[in-house]
Amino acid sequence: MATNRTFTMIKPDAVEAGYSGAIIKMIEEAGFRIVAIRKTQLTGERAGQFYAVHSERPFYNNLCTYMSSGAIIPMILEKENAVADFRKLIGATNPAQAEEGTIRKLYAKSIEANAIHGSDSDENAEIEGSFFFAGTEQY
Ligand code: YYY
Ligand code: MG
Repeated sequence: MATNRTFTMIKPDAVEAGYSGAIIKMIEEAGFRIVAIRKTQLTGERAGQFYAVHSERPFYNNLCTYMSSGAIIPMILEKENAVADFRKLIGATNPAQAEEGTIRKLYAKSIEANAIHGSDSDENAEIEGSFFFAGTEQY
């Protein structure tokens, strides 16, 4: 399988709690290379654009408020089979259902404040990475 890319962001709950370093360490130790990284904060409107696919879901407004409530750390990552392997590393959306040893099991507070995002397809990884980073920021 060719090396490919995924997109992630450490969410406000985990940045605020001081877990960023531990999470990045887990990511690198799992064999992912950081291609691009930044610390930033979303406006409610930008959070709404990022999660537009969920705009009809009952949790959408709370999610946008939460995702714009504090700093986030978006990253583009590279590894063989990046999208699927990264989803495995972060664990289930609801941390109560996440496997032992996953990032969400270790660091997430709740289904909404669940510590970290991971793209669900190669196509979305490309779209989501471009949402935060220009090609000139990717090394
Ligand atoms: O891809 P993933 O983040 O694991 O879950 P999604 O189903 O794409 O939902 C995106 C995001 O929405 C999730 O990380 C938390 C939030 N959310 C929620 O607050 N309540 C739900 N019942 C489902 C998702
Ligand atoms: Mg998703």
